[in-house]
Amino acid sequence: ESTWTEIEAVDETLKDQTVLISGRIKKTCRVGKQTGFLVVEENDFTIQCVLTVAENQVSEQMVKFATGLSKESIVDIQGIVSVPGAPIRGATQQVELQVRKICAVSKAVPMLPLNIEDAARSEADIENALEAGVHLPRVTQDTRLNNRVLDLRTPANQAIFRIESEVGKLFRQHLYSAKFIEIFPPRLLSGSSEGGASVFTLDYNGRPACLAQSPQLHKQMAICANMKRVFVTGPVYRAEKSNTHRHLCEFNGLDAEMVIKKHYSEVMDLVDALFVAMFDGLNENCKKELKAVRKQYPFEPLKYLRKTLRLTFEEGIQMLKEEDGVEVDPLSDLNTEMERKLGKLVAEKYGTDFFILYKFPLAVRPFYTMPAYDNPEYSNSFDVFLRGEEIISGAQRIHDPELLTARAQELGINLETLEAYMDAFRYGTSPHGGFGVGLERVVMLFCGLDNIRKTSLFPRDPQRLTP
Ligand code: ATP
Ligand code: AMO
Repeated sequence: ESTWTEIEAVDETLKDQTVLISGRIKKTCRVGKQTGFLVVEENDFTIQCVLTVAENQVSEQMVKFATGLSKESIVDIQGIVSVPGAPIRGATQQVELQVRKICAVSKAVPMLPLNIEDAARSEADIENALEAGVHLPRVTQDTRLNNRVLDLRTPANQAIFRIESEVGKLFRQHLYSAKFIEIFPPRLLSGSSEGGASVFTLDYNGRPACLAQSPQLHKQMAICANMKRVFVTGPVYRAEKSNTHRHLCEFNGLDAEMVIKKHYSEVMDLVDALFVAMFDGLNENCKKELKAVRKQYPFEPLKYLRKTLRLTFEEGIQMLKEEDGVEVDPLSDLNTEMERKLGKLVAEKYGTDFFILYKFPLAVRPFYTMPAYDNPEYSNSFDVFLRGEEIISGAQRIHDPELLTARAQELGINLETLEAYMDAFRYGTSPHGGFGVGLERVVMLFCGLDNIRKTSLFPRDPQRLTP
């Protein structure tokens, strides 16, 4: 009798033994009436299974049935492990299974809406083939996203979502070790948390409500509730109006909030240690995955320093002016193009793709941001950039209820829905600050990918609400 064996574990040590495997058909091939081959995959491993009427005690009917099974079907196979004389091409395992029994557990339709081999091909492969006169199909982003379950089966996509999982794990691990607790605040709110128009509204039992644009209000209220150091992970919603390569309508926020003792640089210190540890962890724990992503989407490894570079906003715009001739209004925000340029200048000058820009103009930050003590036109805030794009926003928060109310009024924010939040600061609160990270952006930029839809499992953008 045989027991179930992982394909990964089927090797020469099992020669002549009977094993049972379960996997997905990647390829079938029939040679005459008496011989057939199946390549069966399980995770990253593939094995060739052979059906030979003469030697294997299988019937011609069985050869026909097995090789007629559609690609991507799930099969259980019982067979005997054999070691062929010549190397096997097109399978990871250098042993074969001489098939005795085969059971089609779940058949895939014969005409798949997306061919996984096509979806897994790199741009370079397509171009090389074209030079050799072979026209290989390019799978469009819409076809991929419309058939996401199949698209996700490519090696690069399998790797991307393992990397994403690792980012979440490393984020949690680091914050637990820094004595943070995870909290689970509501996502249904009575009003906007960030101000601005990008909010999804809905009917909450007859009352107007909206989906949280961030856990900002409740993570601060947890600090008011004496929780000292909290973090939040999970979906946040932005009613983005335009299509860009880096905005989703629903993304995953990794947020933290903490009491600060002297200065909001303590928050930046945490971001620094967290991300250096995260990049180290990804490079160490995801070698195989990074290689798989790079194979389809080549990218340069991320350059980062042991101690993260910090520049003030003023230093940043000075650099843009002096080294690139770009004039930036010192009290306005950087646009996407300026951010990219600054990222490029910093990489050239300091040899890092990762840096913190701090002390932004107050006018471009949300109402809850603490003004700078020495110059109220600026603020105790920062953004963090990865390969020239923003992945994090953070700041010290206003903990004085009068100043907070005044700032909200100045920015025309509806105070009615913020009453409980405002009240929280009337019962005594320590100075505090925090930050929010866009998970999908971190993975996109760490892997040098060109579109955030590649790092969102089932993306929600201005047009897309399915699958
Ligand atoms: P958010 O602040 O909404 O989290 P973000 O930080 O990337 O996203 P913003 O801070 O709103 O973006 O703006 C930074 C820059 O990004 C803007 O100056 C603008 O150039 C660009 N940007 C933001 N939203 C859009 C958009 N919907 N379409 C095009 N460009 C945008
Ligand atoms: P902010 O609005 O800058 O800050 O958001 C924090 C981070 O979230 C990511 N992000 C997005 N990712 C994908 N699609 C979007 N539409 C999108 N919008 C933002 C970015 C951004 O840096 N409450 C503050 C954070 C704080 O101060 O703690 C906030 O929400 O990576």
